[in-house]
Amino acid sequence: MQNLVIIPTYNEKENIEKMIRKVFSLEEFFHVLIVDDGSPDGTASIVKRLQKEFADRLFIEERAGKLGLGTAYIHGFKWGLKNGYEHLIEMDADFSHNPDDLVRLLDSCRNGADLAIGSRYIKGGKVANWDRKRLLLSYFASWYVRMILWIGIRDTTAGFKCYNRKVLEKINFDAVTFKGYAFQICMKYAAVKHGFKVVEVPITFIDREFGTSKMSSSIFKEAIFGVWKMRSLDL
Ligand SMILES: Nc1nc2c(ncn2[C@@H]2O[C@H](COP(=O)(O)OP(=O)(O)OP(=O)(O)O)[C@@H](O)[C@H]2O)c(=O)[nH]1
Ligand SMILES: [Mg+2]
Repeated sequence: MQNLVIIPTYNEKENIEKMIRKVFSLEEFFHVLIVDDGSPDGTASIVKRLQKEFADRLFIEERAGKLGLGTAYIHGFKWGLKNGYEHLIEMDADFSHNPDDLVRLLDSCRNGADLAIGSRYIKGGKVANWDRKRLLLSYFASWYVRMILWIGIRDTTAGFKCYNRKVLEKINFDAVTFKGYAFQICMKYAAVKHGFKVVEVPITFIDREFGTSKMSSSIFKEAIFGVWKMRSLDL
């Protein structure tokens, strides 16, 4: 059974080719699915060019417009489940998540975790180059989520994760309509609620060097109110 890395993209032309080549250079065998939301910068055409070189392991799903990170992942999960993958991994295109850590996340799932989270806030984990303000905000956000949802996860907003397919088969995607950090939180909450084994693996998170961030104040608001809403969803 194979492993699928799902990478959502919106205007990642500076990163995407380098990222795809890096994943395919790893010793472990991964397939890659790009979910592109009609990036105006032509990210999808770069992927399609590379598909000629990596025909049997590089895939793309194109959506008409920017519909949000959360729905892009759910689109990717459905595609991955339908195509029979055993492990499905979430990873950003911007190198904040180091592809060298893919194997450690996968190993954690092979060794009994149902969901392995690349974590900045456990022993051995860190953030390489955020200013103090952003780090404090992220750390506080994780604490806020822990207090409300009562889940024993240190890095609740983390987006570098490996799921065993059985976790995704169980979650009711129709109830998960969040787009940003709230999506990442909700998927962890759902896994814990269903009684799956969640393990945090320390990683070093690096701020993006190329391209621009797609996060906005509406994404923060969604997370602040979303954590309260999650408690009553049929996940
Ligand atoms: N398909 C799709 N991908 C998206 C969307 N929004 C963001 N992405 C991708 O999701 C990943 C994470 O987005 P970022 O903008 O880096 O968000 P972030 O990592 O929380 O924020 P920064 O730390 O500021 O980079 C990147 O690969 C983006 O290209 C979207 O609406 N649709
Ligand atoms: Mg990023």
